[in-house]
Parts: sequence; C-alpha cells; structure tokens
Amino acid sequence: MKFDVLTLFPEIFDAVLGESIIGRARKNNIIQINTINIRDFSLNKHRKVDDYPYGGGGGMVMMAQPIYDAYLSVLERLNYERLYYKPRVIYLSPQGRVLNQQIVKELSKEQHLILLCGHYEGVDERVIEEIVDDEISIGDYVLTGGELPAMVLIDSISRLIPGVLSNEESYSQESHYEGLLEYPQYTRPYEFCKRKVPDVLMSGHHENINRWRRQQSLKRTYLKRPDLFNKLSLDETDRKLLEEVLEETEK
Ligand code: 21W
Repeated sequence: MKFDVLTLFPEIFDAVLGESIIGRARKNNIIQINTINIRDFSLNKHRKVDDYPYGGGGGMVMMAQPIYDAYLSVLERLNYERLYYKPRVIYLSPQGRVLNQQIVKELSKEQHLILLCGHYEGVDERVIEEIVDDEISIGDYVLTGGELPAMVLIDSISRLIPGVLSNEESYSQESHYEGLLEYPQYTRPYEFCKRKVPDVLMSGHHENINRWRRQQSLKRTYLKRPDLFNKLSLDETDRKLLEEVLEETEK
C-alpha cells in the first residue's frame, strides 16, 4: 500500500510514522509513505502558498496552483514508473464523513491513496472540486490542520495491511473489534499498590480465563459505551455471561 501526502509540514510525518509498528512496516517495504511539500510547487519567489480570501473576511486561503502541481507530480511519478491507474484522493476536512473502523477497512483495500492536508482557514474550493474523490473528518472537534487526521488515517489503515502486524499483534485484532471493548490486562508484579491480580488469571484454567475475559468485555461495553453495546446482537451465551457479571457487580 502506498500513501502520498500533500502537506505544508512534511517533517511531522516522519517523526510520528517513523517509529514502532508503522516504522517497522515501512522498513520492511510493506507500506510506503511519501510526503510532498506543497511549498516546493509555489511559483512565487518567496515560496508563498496562501493568499487573501476573495470577498474579504479574516484569514488566508491555500492557493489552488501549488496543490494542483503537487498532485500532478505524484501522477507524473506513476507515469514514469509505467503505472497507469489513478489513485484515490482524500481531503482531510472537518466537513468529511466521520472516520470509523468500517471506513478504515474499506480504504485498506486501495493500493494507493493521495492525502491532501489543508491548513490556515482552508483551501481554494476549485482544486478540491478538481482532484478530490473523498472527504474525511476524524471527529467533531476543531484542529489546526489536516496533518494529524492524515496520520490517524495512515495508522488505522496500515495496521489492517497483511504483514504490518506480527501474529501476536494481530491476535487482539481477530478476537476483538467485533464491537466489544478490551478486557482488563495485568502483568507482574502480582501485587501493586495493594491491588492483586484477579484469581482466575492465576488459576491456569483456560476455559475459565476466556469466560472471564469475555464477561469483562461485555460488562465494560455495556457500562462504558452503551452506544456500541446497543449495536450488538448478543447470543444466549453472551446474554447469560453479562447477566451473571452484572449481578456480581450489584452485590
Ligand atoms: C479547522 C480547517 C477549521 C478549516 C470558511 C470560512 C481535517 C479536521 C481537519 C480546520 C476550519 C479533521 C472557514 C476533525 C478537524 C482540519 C483545520 C474552518 C474556516 N472556512 N477532522 N471560514 N477536525 N482542521 N475553516 O479540524 O483541517 S480532518
């Protein structure tokens, strides 16, 4: 999977996406993340990339031309490599569809994405109309630019690409995110601030351990995320497990 990111701040991407699981996947060539500095495509001697908004009002607007030329440079590179497909262009924008795991899954099937990060007060509408296929927001709160959302998108998509997570790392993906929250986890020492590890985890009884973990996941989802809980269709076994653990909690 390839990502090309059009941004005014390419440096911040390597800092975040050069480490840990994503850094490892890049070194192993399982994913490619390339940043394109929009400023490199300014035709202005001062490398200016923004201008005053027509109609007045405050702030600045990112000019269409540098963004368009940065986009064309990605297509030209593909041409040079004799690759004749057109990558999907995603504009990170507060007006986009709000990202969720289903959208992440859908986007993980693409072979190449171009991500456009806006900044300042916005981007000239005409370049958005001309090149953008899809607008995505990461939630209803206000940020200062599209860079953090682009990194969130790359991170969430990348971990679904085969080979990015190790077998052990993907385990938690298989058994979870079927709409349930994680069960609580513990490691050594056995006692910390007078709090002991639950007995069942020390028992070595794997059937009971799995049962307890499932129960904790159900209980947490029910209590902490009723919105997620209400989307579940629990089978008889799960309903009984939850009922049992909620009774224990009331006591
Ligand atoms: C914030 C850009 C506010 C534009 C017209 C007149 C990308 C984001 C962003 C930003 C405005 C995402 C205006 C969640 C986010 C992002 C920067 C409003 C003012 N337009 N997901 N005046 N939250 N944010 N423009 O902020 O670019 S995805």
